[in-house]
Amino acid sequence: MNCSKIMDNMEVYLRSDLRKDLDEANAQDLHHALSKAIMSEIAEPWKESLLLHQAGRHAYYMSAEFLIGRAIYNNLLCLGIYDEVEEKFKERGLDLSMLEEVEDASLGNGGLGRLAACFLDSAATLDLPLDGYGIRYRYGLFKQYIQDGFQKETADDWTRFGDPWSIRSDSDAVLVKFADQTVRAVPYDIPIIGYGTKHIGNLRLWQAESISSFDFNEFNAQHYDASVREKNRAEDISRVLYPNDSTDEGKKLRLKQQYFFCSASLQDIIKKYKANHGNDFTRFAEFNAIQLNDTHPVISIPELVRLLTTYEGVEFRQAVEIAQKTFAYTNHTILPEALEKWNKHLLIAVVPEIYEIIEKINNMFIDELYKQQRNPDFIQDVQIIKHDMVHMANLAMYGSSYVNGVAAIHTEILKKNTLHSFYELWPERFQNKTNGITQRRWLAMNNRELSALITRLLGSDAWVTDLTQLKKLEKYAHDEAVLDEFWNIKHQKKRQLGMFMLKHDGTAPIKGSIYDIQIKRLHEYKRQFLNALSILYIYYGIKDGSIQDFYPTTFIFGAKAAPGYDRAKGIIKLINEIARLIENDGQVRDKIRVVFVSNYNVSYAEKLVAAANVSEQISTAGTEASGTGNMKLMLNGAVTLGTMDGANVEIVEEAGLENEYIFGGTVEEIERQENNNYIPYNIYNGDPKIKRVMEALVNGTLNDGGTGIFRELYDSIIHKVDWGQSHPDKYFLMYDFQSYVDTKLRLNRDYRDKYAFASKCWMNICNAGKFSSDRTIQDYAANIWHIDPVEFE
Ligand code: HBZ
Repeated sequence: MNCSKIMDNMEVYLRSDLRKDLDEANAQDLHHALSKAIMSEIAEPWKESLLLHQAGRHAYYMSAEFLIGRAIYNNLLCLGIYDEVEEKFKERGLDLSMLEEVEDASLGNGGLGRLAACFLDSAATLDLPLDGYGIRYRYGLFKQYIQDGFQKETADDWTRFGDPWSIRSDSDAVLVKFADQTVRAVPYDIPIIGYGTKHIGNLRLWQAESISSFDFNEFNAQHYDASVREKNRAEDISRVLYPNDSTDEGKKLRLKQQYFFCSASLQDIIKKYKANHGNDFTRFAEFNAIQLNDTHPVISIPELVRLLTTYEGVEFRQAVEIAQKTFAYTNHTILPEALEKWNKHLLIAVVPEIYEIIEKINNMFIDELYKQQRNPDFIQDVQIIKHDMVHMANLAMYGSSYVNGVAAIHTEILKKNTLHSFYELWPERFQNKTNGITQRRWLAMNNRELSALITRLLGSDAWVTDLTQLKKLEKYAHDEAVLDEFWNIKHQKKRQLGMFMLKHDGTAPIKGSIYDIQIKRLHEYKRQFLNALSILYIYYGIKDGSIQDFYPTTFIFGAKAAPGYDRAKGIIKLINEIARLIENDGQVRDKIRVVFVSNYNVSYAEKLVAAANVSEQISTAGTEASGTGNMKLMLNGAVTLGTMDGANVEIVEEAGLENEYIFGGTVEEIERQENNNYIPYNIYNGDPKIKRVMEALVNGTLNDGGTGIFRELYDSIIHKVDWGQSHPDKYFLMYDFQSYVDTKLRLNRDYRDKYAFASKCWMNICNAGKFSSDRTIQDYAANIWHIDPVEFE
């Protein structure tokens, strides 16, 4: 890549697009011009890559979410011009870090959306013909700010300063038809730049627009609202990302979003297939594999059947078979309330033809089951439509050739419980694909200091595309000189984070303290509440002298709560009130600090991950499908304080139990409690220290601003039995409490022995190789998609 040319072109774009000289340009201007300059440099290889994808067998990743974050630094890194551009900026009196002002593209809620972004990065780097399809939300995930300790939300107008990484392609627009409206789907393409290769993948995001711009006659008649009504109704479909993580929002608009992008993508795929292979659809599945990221795009299954039977002259039965061969489904949750179901009447009202097809598929499936003489309970369990609800996971199971969980333990739970009947039917469809993360963004880019050390010790940067190389660093696990260097780098990253936090949130960590970090969506099952309670426990312990020599620790939280999720929002308030209580206590404030950082997002995560000493992964065993933050933190040299849940199990397997801090009930133990009359009140009442912590919620120690939410939180643990539960404390906070606090305190004592602790951290880095999304993607490519790398001439 010609860096001088890019810099020259940057100045050209500054002048032609913005009428500015270099010395007049602000961060947004420079971002626009630099990005455009890069876009013009990659135009050729991007186009060539697209053609290569179409020429042979290829795959698509369909996802309602792609949590991309900020593109500029990652793209510079992948093109191999980061250092040079940084240097050229300096020569011009500019600082590349000023582009940190540029907003994230937050087109996802959390792990599921970020995983999709990591996967595209890995596929591009490995030259695999994988392209993404999704929605170009006008507003991404809401922005969060904190007022009086409460979460508040505002809209995320992420394209306010433009979107230089997208190319709009009007000629590829298609129509999507609903019962009550027809809209135009217009694609915007984003290049996915592979690291150290010419290959560039494509992410195509659809935007909903009106088929006619506005009603001229209404406007002329001065009916201004009426004149834009249709336009707005069309644009509503891709207006905003639903901020719900894990709970089913029965919203018509959300169903429309799903159908909108699935239909548009399939029309696009079919168009390309016909251009390359003609009208013989018997070979469609030979060339196309489509991965469904959770159930959000599962409506693609009946939509493909509809398109093939309505427009391409394919018989119904054959169309279903083609769909089954084409699709594969990834499950990301076992929480029963999070499995998507759509009311039949809603489907009929929005996409009647699709409902009809689902019904036909369901009947076909039931016929097959009767022929196999399956018993009624079994049929009831697996059928797609029941009690007027369409079960999207069941539709996915019938309409796909493969299903996978996202960590070994998760896949086992799917087989044993959630999808057990399907496992009886088709054991060969089940696979595991333990999640991964891209080491480009999550080490090479966000932690250049640690990257440099690793590259120097290994004598090569091969780890950037082969993370298993890190294993070779194990020989330094007791080398004090190396550990010193690592420790200094960690210290440096902690200082950088501290400065950023001070600027961004007005609070910095305690100098020299342990950085204990829990960053993830706010959810009861993830148990930020348990973390908060443990901090209170330690606080009281320090005050009454039962805990001595506590090594100063800053507990950092970053999390967004779904705006309608009151308990989650209550937990945010609680964390902030605990922070205040401790800050106002002169006896403890130099030992503990609690910081809830606001508007946690990908860019903030990059800084937090690099600076962490302790990675809190404390979900109730059996609830977190995998987790991916756990991998990012491990890769940057934090120890895991966690339960035997999700991918933590495999982290322990890789890095060794002695290098992590594991506590709490296992899946089996929790299951036994579930069946054995679990009474959290007894734990609470039997231990004065735990009781004192819980009572702080309701005795006036902590102030919830008169909302009653702390009482509600207290009740949720001690008294209140949620719907469908046989006991309060659905996520077993009381059950795991003692073991959690004990383990946290053990960690705290261990931290004093610098080399022993640093050695554990180091072993985490060395053994993070498995958790590269390169490994995950290679597994999908080999065992689900059956695709090979493309070859350039
Ligand atoms: O997917 C997460 C899992 O909770 C996590 O364990 C896993 O590591 C990750 C990647 O596999 N799930 C989500 O992030 N889910 C969502 O964000 C979500 C979004 C919209 C929904 C439901 C869930 O309607």
